[in-house]
Amino acid sequence: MIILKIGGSILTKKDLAKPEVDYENLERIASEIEESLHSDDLNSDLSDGLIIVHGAGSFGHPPASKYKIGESFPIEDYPFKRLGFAEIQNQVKKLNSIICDSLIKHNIPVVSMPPSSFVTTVDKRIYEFRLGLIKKYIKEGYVPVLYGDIVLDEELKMAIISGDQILQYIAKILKSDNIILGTDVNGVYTKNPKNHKDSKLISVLTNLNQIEELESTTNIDVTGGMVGKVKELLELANLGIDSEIINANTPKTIANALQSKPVIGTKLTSKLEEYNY
Ligand code: IP8
Repeated sequence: MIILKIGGSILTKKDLAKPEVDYENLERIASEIEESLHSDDLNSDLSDGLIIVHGAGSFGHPPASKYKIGESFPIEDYPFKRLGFAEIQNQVKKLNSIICDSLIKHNIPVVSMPPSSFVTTVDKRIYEFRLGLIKKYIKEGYVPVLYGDIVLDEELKMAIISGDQILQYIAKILKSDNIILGTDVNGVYTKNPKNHKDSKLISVLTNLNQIEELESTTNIDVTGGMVGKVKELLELANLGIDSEIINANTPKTIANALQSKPVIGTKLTSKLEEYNY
């Protein structure tokens, strides 16, 4: 089975303060997924099912930051915070609906699974998660689509869960061994490549010390940007589950990765010997 996460920075214009879909990228990625699902390679991990997870981009991060979700607050602020919850949940649902529209047009039998309707957290980490239904949909041949969302939190009343945390949780339980994260850069660099010309791509990453500067991304990103992703994926690597971070902005990269063809990117693993490193 393959779990594919497509970053919000790819599917939306994340630099902008207003929510806006990047329709060109969405259309291209939907057609790459369609092409891969219908490729004849019966040995492909895709024949065991596909789960798609997407980020929130400009639909989720700006309002989450505006409403300071994830910070504790006095009880008299609860009515305001509740409205913030409603606004954020509705915004990411709209993005998900546009993404699902495009995937359906490309003949992909998606089923949207809004995490706010079946996930809760304790101090921002997943606590309840009804995975059974997802498994049933996969068994019936559907492609479940989940996304970064706002959920009820036992301590903070509400919290943001990133698509990366969702992916990590599902991969751990389903023991998926083909995890692909499509971002807007070629992989993990020694420094943020958008700000440092001397940054180098890390082809195999086994620990955080390989990253020289752990600075966050330039956009508003309430869930930690690249460092947040790397932390989630290294947790998987420590359990023996490998993953790869690739550039979803480069045409064909998602299609090739889905068909297990080699692509430029960063492998996150604890099994160095397999990569002659
Ligand atoms: O874009 C964040 O999910 P991510 C979800 O996967 C919200 O980090 C609502 C900001």
